[in-house]
Amino acid sequence: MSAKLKIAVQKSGRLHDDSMKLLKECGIDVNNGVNRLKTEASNFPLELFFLRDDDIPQYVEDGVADIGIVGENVVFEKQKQVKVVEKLGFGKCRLSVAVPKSMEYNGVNDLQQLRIATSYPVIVANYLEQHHVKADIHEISGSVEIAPGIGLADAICDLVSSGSTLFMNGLKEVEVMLQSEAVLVAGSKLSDDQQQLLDKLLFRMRAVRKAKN
Ligand code: PRT
Ligand code: ZN
Repeated sequence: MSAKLKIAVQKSGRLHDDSMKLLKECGIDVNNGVNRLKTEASNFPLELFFLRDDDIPQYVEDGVADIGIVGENVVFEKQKQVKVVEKLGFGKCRLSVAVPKSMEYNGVNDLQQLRIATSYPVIVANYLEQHHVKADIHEISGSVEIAPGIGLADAICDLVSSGSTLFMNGLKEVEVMLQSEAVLVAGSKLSDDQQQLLDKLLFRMRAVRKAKN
């Protein structure tokens, strides 16, 4: 069998180290060339592509990569044809709405007509629609939490883990839109041989996690 699986992993950032650690714990040896775009495992037919997390769903949908490790939040936002095959238990966070500490907040209806800054316009729009809230979504790509302080927005929707970034910016968390963690995603174009390789990898991933519990 000469089939090979191509996996997309975050190049650098919060998910990179844990993604590489997981592969290692699965017994996969990767000669870790730093700053390389791709590399290969020496003892498993696996090729690794290092990409920005935002691009991973698209690459997997297109079949440039067969599988990928990415935050569920990115999977929901990008709306690509990929399926979540396993939750991986790291990179846990939530996507939450936060408002200035001093603002009185009694429920989602208090968001009516506000300007909400976020890097997750699709998820936020869906959530507001479900709750019959009409607000103004301002898409910004980074440093979302400073937007209220500089008068750019009345509220934000951003990822939260410890909550200290919100606190330091004088904001309070008022709604949780989504809980997220790193997931393994797969495209729809895997051959039977590739599916077998994926099953093998999944089996090892589950064994690793079971051993930790
Ligand atoms: O360069 P690239 O585009 O690949 O990376 P990135 O900068 O877009 O993403 P990165 O590395 O910051 O995050 C990758 C993934 O990690 C996210 O998509 C989430 O799935 C997951 N994750 C888990 C987080 C956090 N926790 C997190 N706390 N991503 C971001 N944050 C940020 C958040 O945006 C805020 O600025 O951390 C700050 C809040 O943290 P606390 O602890 O102060 O609440
Ligand atoms: Zn990103």
